Amino acid sequence: MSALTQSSCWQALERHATDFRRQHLRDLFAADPERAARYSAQVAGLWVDYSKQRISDETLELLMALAAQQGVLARRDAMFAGEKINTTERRAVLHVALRNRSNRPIEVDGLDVMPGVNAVLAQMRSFTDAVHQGRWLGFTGERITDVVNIGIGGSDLGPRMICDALASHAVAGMRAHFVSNVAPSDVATVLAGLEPQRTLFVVASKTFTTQETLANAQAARRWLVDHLGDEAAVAQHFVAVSTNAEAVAKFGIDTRQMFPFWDWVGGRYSLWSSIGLPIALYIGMDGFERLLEGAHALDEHFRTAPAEENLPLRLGLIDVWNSNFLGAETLAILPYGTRLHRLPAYLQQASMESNGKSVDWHGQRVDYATGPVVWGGAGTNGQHAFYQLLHQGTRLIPSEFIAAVRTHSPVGTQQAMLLSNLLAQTRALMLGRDLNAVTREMQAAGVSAQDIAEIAPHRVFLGNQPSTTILFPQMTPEAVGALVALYEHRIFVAGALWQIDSFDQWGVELGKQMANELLPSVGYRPPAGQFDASTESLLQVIHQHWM
Ligand code: G6Q
Repeated sequence: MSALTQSSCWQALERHATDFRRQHLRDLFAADPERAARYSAQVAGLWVDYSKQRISDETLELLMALAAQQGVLARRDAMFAGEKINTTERRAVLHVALRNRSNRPIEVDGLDVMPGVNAVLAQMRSFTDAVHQGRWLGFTGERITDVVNIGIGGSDLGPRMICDALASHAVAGMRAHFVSNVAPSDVATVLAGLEPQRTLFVVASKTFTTQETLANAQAARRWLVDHLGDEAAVAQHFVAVSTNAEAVAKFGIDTRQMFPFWDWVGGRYSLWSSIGLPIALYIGMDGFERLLEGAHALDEHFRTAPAEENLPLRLGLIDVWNSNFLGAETLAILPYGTRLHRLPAYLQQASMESNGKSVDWHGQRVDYATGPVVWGGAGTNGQHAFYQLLHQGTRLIPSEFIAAVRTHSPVGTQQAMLLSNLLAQTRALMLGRDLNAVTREMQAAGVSAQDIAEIAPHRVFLGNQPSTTILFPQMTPEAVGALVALYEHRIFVAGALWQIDSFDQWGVELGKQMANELLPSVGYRPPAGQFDASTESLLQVIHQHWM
């Protein structure tokens, strides 16, 4: 057994969970009229109600003791101080510096990173202003109206999610597009809807070695040159975002048109860096800085609020409680409203790539569950699809309901309907409906005794499914910034408690390596007996149908 699972704090939580699992949320609410008030908080413009989580004061006290034992807050301080807490890559973890609007010095290896951060923000402002004011024009003298981000993973999901979320804040006439997948239809579909003379490509890759991004960027470049008839057009239509100037130059983009960032920005934490350039081009640099302000407000709370009031700490500990002591294996992200429909995919990467680890800081295999499977989809759509399993399946599934109260697109009474559905779901998941209630309802509707006996059990909802609700007044850059930062820090808290490196991603390497080994065999030459039998036979099928 590991030191963590052997510790008295862990064992106390296990004993507590054994008793507590029998408690129903319904009874916890009935016993304590103050429960919602005590287990809600307002931070950086977000209203967070975690009272429908299966917790009590004792649960929180025991979790806090565990966090103290594991040195979670010391780890937080180390992150904000620029220490190299990404130990397997020997790197600092400083996405918080990118949105450090106070400009407080933050040092890495004795050097303040803030002058560099501010210089890149200034470079982004000068470029986005030039595009918006028509001082940066396309090769034929036309204004840029369409921005295409070519990137994948951390160089795609953040800007893509934020551009959708903040579409109501778009600069008039600007459109944002995203190409990520190496599947040829991705780039082909996006290009088909564009006019080359008005299109700006942002090639976004931290390493500038990612196969998919380079292949898509080459395709876009060919398309542009074919249509505009001149190689020289590339200079007006391509910029790069990267940490690798040499590779950017080799690709053929002038490094004066490159927006740099640093190795202490993890891909999945990079939307706050120049990787956010498509966001700034889409909503303007003022909007982008408002996004940073929102995240900074949350950072300051996480950095300075006392432990008992610290919301990311509390929510991160509840995530640990659900995973390790109540046995939840997944976390459902359920934004209400279409604007946030990409949040589940974004948080899926943020959480699963960060905390999907099974070896601790000391290189020991862990004997406790780490990051949950994160999934979800926008409400109300999901209610008509997968919610069935949340309501009546056999698994414990904590869920997160997220919504802006006011809409930028008032249409009829739809926003009230949206919010009433959100509230109804959190209530239904919590309360459930027992056999007596179902029977009474069926009797009142005049259903026969035999039908009641046969059907009523299928209409029972056990309830007691935990959820957290996050509301904010409107989908503003500040609110979205704070929301994302809240999740980042929760993920950090859980990772620190589990003592895993939340900032490396060795798990994605093996597949990349194997894809490179397989590439020559796909279509071009028949399998040569060098792979396993299944792969060989699949290669044969591909060969039969190639071309
Ligand atoms: C994120 C991951 C991964 C990365 C992509 C793209 O934390 O490391 O999603 O962002 O593989 O990498 P490049 O930006 O280097 O192309």
